[in-house]
Amino acid sequence: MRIDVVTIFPQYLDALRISLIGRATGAGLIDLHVHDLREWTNDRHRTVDDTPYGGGPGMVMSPEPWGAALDDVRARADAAPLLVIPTPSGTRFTQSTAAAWSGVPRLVFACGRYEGIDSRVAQHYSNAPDWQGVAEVSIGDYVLAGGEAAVLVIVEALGRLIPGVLGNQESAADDSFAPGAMADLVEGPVFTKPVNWRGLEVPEVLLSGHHGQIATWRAAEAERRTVQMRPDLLPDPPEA
Ligand code: J9N
Repeated sequence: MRIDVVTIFPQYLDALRISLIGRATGAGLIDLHVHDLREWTNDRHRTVDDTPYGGGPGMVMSPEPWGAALDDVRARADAAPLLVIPTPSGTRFTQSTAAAWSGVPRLVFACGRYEGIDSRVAQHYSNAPDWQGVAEVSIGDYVLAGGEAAVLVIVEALGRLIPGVLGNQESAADDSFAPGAMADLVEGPVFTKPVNWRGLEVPEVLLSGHHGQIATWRAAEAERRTVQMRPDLLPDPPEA
């Protein structure tokens, strides 16, 4: 998978060069390219924003540097990319989105700052030939200072679902939000040695070696924890 990220803070994305995603990049499973939007400006101050039409607070990112940057990034690609724009006003990015995007060969992320990117950029690329379309996505109901932290979240979530990125020790199969068996429940509690820590004991059943009883106990704990922590996931969720 090739991933391009366009941002005014390229160093913010350095986190993708360590840990799991960094290892996947080193192994050739992810081909990561980070670009500085200001390289597509022409003025002495490398301006990327301007005042909003209609008035109001803050600044809006100008369409010109974005158009120039995205056209260049596209021209270097061998296939039509999906353009992903993180924004608090987008559709929710979920584990299903991560699973779907883990199979997309070409992703381009546009990191907006300030009060967002001129809306015509998303409009233009959603109808542009040589692009797969545009996805404006929110990672949750809170406001970030820019799209960079959202891109870290999205790339980590989808990257670990690319075959070969996780080792056998870290298999993604029964995660809290994995599609399949446990899609509707969060995970229950986990324990390791020592059996007594500060007076707190590991539940007896986990030491018993009875795999059937262990599976039953874990299912009950997952149910209990879902009711307590995430009632919104239940078939008949209480009103938010
Ligand atoms: N979910 C989400 C995305 C964002 C931003 S702010 C600027 C770009 C993206 N905030 N919250």
